[in-house]
Amino acid sequence: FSDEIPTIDLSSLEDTHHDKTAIAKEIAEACKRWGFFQVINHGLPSALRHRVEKTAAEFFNLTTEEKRKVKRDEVNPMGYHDEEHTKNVRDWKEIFDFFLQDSTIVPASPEPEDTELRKLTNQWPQNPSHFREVCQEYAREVEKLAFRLLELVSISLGLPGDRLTGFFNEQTSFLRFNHYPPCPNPELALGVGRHKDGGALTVLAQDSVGGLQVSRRSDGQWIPVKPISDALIINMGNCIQVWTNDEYWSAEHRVVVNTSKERFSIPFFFFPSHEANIEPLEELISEENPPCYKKYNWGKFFVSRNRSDFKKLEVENIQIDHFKA
Ligand code: AKG
Repeated sequence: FSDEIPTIDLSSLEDTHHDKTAIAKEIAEACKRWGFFQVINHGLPSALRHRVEKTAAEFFNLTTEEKRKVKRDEVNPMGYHDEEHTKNVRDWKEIFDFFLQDSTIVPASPEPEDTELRKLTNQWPQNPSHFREVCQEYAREVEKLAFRLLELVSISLGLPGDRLTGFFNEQTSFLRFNHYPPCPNPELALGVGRHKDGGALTVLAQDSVGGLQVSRRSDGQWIPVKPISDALIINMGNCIQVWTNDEYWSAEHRVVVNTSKERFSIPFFFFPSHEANIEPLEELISEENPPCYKKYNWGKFFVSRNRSDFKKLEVENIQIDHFKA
């Protein structure tokens, strides 16, 4: 068993004539074994990353009263939140979320028979004054990288590079700033409890503190994801696991707390359009490899995850296992 998630160098993508198959092969290997890898020389400007990290820290440094002016509510899941729960257990962190598209269309309710849609808009704090501008600049760059990765994932499956692009016409992607304060009782809490990401893929910037752990596909052991300066962590979400009929893996991950240091991280959750229906891709199924999942609608999945998260119902969040064929 290998005990470290792979690091993939994307520098050869800069050369437009370069054949992408070598990188695609590394991605295929990483997605099957881990569902997680790190990328270096990924093209996202390091100065911009540092600017957004600094801006996020400035926001979290405001008073609670100030931060709660942009608090999320029952209708709008975007904004500030200091009572995040994963599977009904409170996480040791505070967050700020914003959609990539300043207004994003989602279903009004998770009920399958309700066809009403709702437009959600971001909530921007007044302070720091440059907050919105920096966030949106970073979002545009990270989106570019996400589309490049989506293309590589398609190629790695032997499909045309644009095979998955159509699912993202009106994407519901969002970014999250995570702030994990030091925690005096590390045995009692987790920064984030074990979970899988629901969307297509996640691009995560973590700082140098560490704490993210991934469940290894082969045996479920928790393996730390080592901080590498300027690298980004990429993980496959549930949609990719379903599209590939379980060939690629959406790994469980969690964040352990630190007793003395605060930690910051910034995931970008690359999510399909609300109208996208997710099921194993027809090119990847056959008589010998029948579909493991039934079709489900992304928008309904998205709002139902959000709702159960918000109301802390006595049920577990909706999972792809609920759509097992
Ligand atoms: C999440 O926000 O869902 C995460 O998994 C965060 C991971 C991290 O902070 O490293």
